[in-house]
Amino acid sequence: MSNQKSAFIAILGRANVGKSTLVNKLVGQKIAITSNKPQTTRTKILGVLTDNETQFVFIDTPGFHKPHNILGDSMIKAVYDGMSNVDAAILTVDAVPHFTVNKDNIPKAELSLIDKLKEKKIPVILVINKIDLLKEKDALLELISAYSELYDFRAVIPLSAKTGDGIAILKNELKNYAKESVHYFSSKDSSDQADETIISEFIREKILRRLDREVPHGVAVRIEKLYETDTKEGEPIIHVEAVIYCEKDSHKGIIIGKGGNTLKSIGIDARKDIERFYGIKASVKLWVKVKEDWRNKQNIIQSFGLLNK
Ligand SMILES: Nc1nc2c(ncn2[C@@H]2O[C@H](COP(=O)(O)OP(=O)(O)OP(=O)(O)O)[C@@H](O)[C@H]2O)c(=O)[nH]1
Ligand SMILES: [Mg+2]
Repeated sequence: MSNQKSAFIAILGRANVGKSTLVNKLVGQKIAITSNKPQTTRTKILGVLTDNETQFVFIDTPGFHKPHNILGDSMIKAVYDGMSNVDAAILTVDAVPHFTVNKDNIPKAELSLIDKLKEKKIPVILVINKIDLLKEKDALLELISAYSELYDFRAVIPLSAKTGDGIAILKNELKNYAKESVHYFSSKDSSDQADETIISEFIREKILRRLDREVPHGVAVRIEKLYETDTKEGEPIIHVEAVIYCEKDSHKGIIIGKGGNTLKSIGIDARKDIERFYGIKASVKLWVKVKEDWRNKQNIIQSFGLLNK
C-alpha cells in the first residue's frame, strides 16, 4: 500500500532509567524484561506497534555504561547498533536522579550518548521518566533546564512509563518521524524475538527480581525444549525445559535455595508469564549449571545468543 509509513525509534539511556518499561508500554505488551538491577537488557530488542497506516519499530537497548567484561563490551556494541539507521531517538533520563541536578552533574554516560547522537544528526526527544516519583514540580523544571543546555532536543516529554501518564503525548510526537515506507513487520507482530528468547528472558527476569548482588548478573538461560501437548482433560499445555547457567558453584546453591525452594519459586513466577504470553497452561522444568566466568568467554556468550557485533 502506498500510504504506509514506518518510524524506527531508538530508546537510549543509562541503565535502570526505565527504557524497557517504556518500550513495553508503547507496544502494549511485555516484550522486554525489566528489573531494578542495572544491566537488565543485554541485547538490542525490537518492539513493534502498528497504528493504522503507521508502523513504529522501537529499539530497546542495553543501559549505556562503562563495560567491565566481554559481555559488557558486546552490550555497548548493541547500543551503537541500535542507534544506527533510525528516524529518531528517545534519550530516557530519570526524573529523580541520584545526583543534584545541574548541567555540570549530568552523568558521563548521558553526555557521551548525546555526543554520538549529535555526530549522527539524529533527532532526539528527551523523555524524563518516573514522574510518578516526583514530589516537587520545581525539580522537573530544574531538570529540563539542565538538559536543555546540553542539546537542542526536538521535544522534552516528562512521563511515567509505569502508570502511562504522558505516553499519549509521546506517541503523538513520534508520528512526526514516520516516513513513507512499507511495513517491515506483520501488524500482528509485537517483537522480533523468537519464542525461545522471550521465554528464556522471562525466566532470567525472575532471577533478577528474586536474587541480589553478583548472582543475577552472571546468569544466562537457555531453553532446551519447547513443545505443546494436551492435558488429560484435553486442554493444550506448553512445556518448557530450560537450563540456568551461573558463574560459580556458590551461585548455583543460591539459585537452587534451601530444599530447592528458590528454584521452585522462579519456575512458578516464570510459568505465570509464559501462560499469559501463550494464553494456555504451561509447565516449566529448570536445571542449574555452572560455566565459570562465561561473561569473559566470547564463544560462550555467542552460544547464548548474546554476542552483538
Ligand atoms: N516508579 C517508577 N518506576 C519505574 C518507571 N519506569 C520504570 N520503572 C522501574 O525502574 C526499574 C528499571 O526499569 P527498566 O525498564 O528495567 O530499566 P532499563 O532502563 O531498561 O534498565 P537496563 O535494561 O538495565 O538498562 C524497574 O524497577 C522499573 O519498574 C516509572 O515510570 N515509575
Ligand atoms: Mg532494559
